[in-house]
Amino acid sequence: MKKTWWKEAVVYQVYWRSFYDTDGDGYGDLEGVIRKLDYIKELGADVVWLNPCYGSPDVDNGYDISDYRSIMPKAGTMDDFERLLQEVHARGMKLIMDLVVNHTSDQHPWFVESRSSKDNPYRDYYIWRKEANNWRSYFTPSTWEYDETTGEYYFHSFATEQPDLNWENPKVREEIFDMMRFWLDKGIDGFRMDVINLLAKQAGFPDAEHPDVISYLGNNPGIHDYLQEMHEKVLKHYDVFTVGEIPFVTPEDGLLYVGEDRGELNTLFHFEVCDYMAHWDMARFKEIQKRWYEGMWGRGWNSQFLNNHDHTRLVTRFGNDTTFRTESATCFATLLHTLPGMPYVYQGEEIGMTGVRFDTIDDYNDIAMKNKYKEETGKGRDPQEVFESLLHLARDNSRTPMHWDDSSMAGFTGGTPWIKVNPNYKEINVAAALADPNSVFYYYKKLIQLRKEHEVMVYGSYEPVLEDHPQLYAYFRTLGTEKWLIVLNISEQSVSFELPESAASVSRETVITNYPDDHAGGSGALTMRPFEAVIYRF
Ligand code: TEU
Repeated sequence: MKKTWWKEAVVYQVYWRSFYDTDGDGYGDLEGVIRKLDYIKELGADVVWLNPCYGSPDVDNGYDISDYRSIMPKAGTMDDFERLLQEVHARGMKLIMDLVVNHTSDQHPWFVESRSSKDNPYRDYYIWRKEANNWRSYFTPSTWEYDETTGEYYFHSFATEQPDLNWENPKVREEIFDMMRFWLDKGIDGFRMDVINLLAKQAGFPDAEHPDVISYLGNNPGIHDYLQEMHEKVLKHYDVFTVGEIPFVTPEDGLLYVGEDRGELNTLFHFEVCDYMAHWDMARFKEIQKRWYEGMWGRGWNSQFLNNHDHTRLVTRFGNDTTFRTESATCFATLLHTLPGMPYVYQGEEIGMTGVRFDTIDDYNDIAMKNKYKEETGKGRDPQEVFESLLHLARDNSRTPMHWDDSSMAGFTGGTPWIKVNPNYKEINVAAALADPNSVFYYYKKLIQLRKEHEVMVYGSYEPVLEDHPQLYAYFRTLGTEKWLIVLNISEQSVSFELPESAASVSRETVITNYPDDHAGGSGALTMRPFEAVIYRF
């Protein structure tokens, strides 16, 4: 298998608006990211992924861009950005930016022109039709919005304020490629590509038989031509790393995007876990990992993540964020850093931050949640019931400010934060984590360090054992003579089991464990405590 720097890397995702505020406006900023780079470096991350910080009316927290070549004033200035890039590089790390090119903001000058008249030169930068079809968008009941000025509908996969670009138009492609060069020429190290498999649309927009299953939005004919053109004209001329956000994808389709012989992207995020597994489901999770490993290993590279700015924090969603918060945080960390693929750490995950539960819909900010609330209550449903039903997967769960210390506003801002701070910041914060050698933080740090010392964690083959076990997830990673066994008890109950035959008879040493004492000396029979994780080396 071809070795590359990015396969060996760990990515730290910075949701800058909630990271660290240095000017007291209640939003984190790029200067704040600069001041906390030593913290990210201390953790051991290799790459920083910065969520969108471009000019934007901020309807969808920066994913609605009105100026691709500027920095949003809330985040800072272009000068701040350039200093950030320099400071990241000075610490031997890399910086990747979010590339959001499926859609723009409706305030983008291209769209302002496009909607102004049918014969405007920018009309074909977007998708206009005389009639709507029955498709749903991610955030609204229809993908089509009627525009009175010209009496036609425009297409949007997300909010009405996020019209989709028309990638069929070569001028659009050239504009985007040129914009990508603008950032790459500044020296950034790659892109996280927002819903990149949505660029191509179904010819003729036929009605869907099941409009609620919105997979018609992605993987349409033409998508690979666009991505190959992007690679040919832009990406291949730089030493960069790309990760595509690719919903509705199977491993077979996934290979078409990241196959090493394809000339498209390097890696992908698929959403079989985060979009479709609301609660932990052991059998399903094992099946997903196995299928993706068999489908891609040796030919294309995967990613591992259990939360990000769109998905409820992992301890709250999949673990236990009260009694076993530390245990479940470190157990899932072991999982993420030992499964095949690049691990992503979302800010705050490394100190075991939890999801929030605010009292009213007014405390929430996310457009996806607010739109859904409006849509459902509009049908006459009980508002409280709708509210409750949205809490578990609300995107704001993971968007609350980072907890730096136990001072007012968790040390995030001297002003009023744009979204409320999670009240548990006095107990869970960076200062406390750094002062405690047994904290979640130091466990992540150890795992990341191990990855740098042991190639088996990156390039080792994956072989699951105890496959039908409902509580235990166990697998070997093997590279040459190096053989590791990872055993995770993903449950709140203790469980006893026998090591597999091939492992019981060989002497073993413990590489890492998330309980203070381990059972390395014992025989083949082991008892694993709630959310206990252990890695053995043979
Ligand atoms: O998200 C795409 C997206 O909507 C899903 O992949 C995601 O799983 C979903 O939001 C869960 O509810 C990207 C960005 O990450 C998101 O923040 C943006 O709102 C969206 O694109 C539109 O740009």
